[in-house]
Amino acid sequence: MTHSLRKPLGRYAVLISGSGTNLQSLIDANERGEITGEICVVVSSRADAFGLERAKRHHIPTAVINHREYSTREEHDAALQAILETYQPDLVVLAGFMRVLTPAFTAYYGDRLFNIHPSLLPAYRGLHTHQRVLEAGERKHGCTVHFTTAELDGGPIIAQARVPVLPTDTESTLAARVQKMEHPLYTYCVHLFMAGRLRLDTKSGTVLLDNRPLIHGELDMEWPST
Ligand code: NHR
Ligand code: GAR
Repeated sequence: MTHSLRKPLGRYAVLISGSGTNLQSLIDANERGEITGEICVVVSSRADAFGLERAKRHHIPTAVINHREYSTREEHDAALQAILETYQPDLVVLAGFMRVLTPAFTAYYGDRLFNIHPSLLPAYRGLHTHQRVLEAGERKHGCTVHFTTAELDGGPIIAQARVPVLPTDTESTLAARVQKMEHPLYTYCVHLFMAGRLRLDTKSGTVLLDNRPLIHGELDMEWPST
């Protein structure tokens, strides 16, 4: 069977640790029919994540996986994988998930594991990106959707959204501007994957759109300038 004849995919899982505004925008897009697929489970690394409430309100199954209950990252990720496998997701979406995943986990889900990172990768990998961008006096910032690999924030890039850094910005005003762009950017990337239009050729590390290599920047979004 060729790729183009494949049936549209159906189910995706969302992994969170906090507020879950990206989760909410995915739920809203699902309900508007903008994504060809449903959220099968939301897994949180924290029992007090507000995103769990968002999932429950929409009758989406939830689970909590607390790293303190596991003595190694391998055991933690095996437990996470076991929960996910009961739902057989076609895609696993990291949406503000704060635990670094093991190579075994990223290898298992390697061609169907998304992350959204709050910087214009490859710049500012890791944590506290807004603060570091302000300290460096950057004039541009943004977010990146990428396939997740063992290399932290280093996987193949799918799409980016750019926002200006204003002279009056604080960490919270800048984070809010970035997050406003995260929501449509992530929704669109998840839609393309779930519709079977976007995939990763793991051998070459090339992102494919409609069976041809993605052109650099073609899915990117810009902050409206006026
Ligand atoms: N795992 C792998 N293997 N590769 C990536 O690219 C990953 C990943 C897990 C999460 C999200 C990421 C981000 O977008 C992400 C990408 C957490 C940390 C971290 O240092 C770093 C990057 C990201 C998420 N976490 C600490 C840890 O020890 C815990 C920090 C905390 O709990 O506050 O895991 O930025
Ligand atoms: C988002 O800005 C996301 O890019 C970032 O956390 C926020 C989650 O917000 N991710 C990371 O920092 C990963 N280390 P949300 O819970 O409201 O979607």
